Amino acid sequence: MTEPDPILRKKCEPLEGVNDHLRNLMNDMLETMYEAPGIGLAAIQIGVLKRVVVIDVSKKEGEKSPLFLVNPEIVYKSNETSTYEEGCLSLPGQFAEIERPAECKVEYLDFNGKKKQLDAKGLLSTCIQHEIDHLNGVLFIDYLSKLKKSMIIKKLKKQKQSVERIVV
Ligand code: GNR
Ligand code: NI
Repeated sequence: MTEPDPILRKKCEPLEGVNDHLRNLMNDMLETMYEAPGIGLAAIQIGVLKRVVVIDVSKKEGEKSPLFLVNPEIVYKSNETSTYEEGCLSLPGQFAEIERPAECKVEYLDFNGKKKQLDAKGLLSTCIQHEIDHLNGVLFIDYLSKLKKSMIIKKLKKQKQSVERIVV
């Protein structure tokens, strides 16, 4: 799903636990993310309104290190902030510098349904916060000025129109 799409603004539902069905979904999401390519993907981006996220911020050349986060919750955010140029698979071709807490601690269920805590900094911390925003219907453009945000939405609407015209 790409912005503007009302689905992306919905709040996702927590899961009761991790079963094989959910593990299948998480494996599909990981494949979709690697193919995109992206460093994170929330289920809502493929139209599934559940609190599930996959992330892999490892370098292209190195070993893969996928992370599966079910019902992720940020339990700590640092006062110190950092800024990254963010992109989003739901905002194709759009990038902006976004300031967020530099470090965070996230609590979640892992691939096996085990409760875990993870301390994150750098790009991983930014990515976790970006993905948890998706679960709450929030996109990175929501942090920009009204003018910048509306310019991006206008561009995305135009992109969609031109794609649809070719199809018709
Ligand atoms: O692939 C992605 N790159 C990225 C870069 C900086 C900050 C966040 C991200 S996440 C994004 C994939 C995506 O849209 N996940 O929801
Ligand atoms: Ni995104």
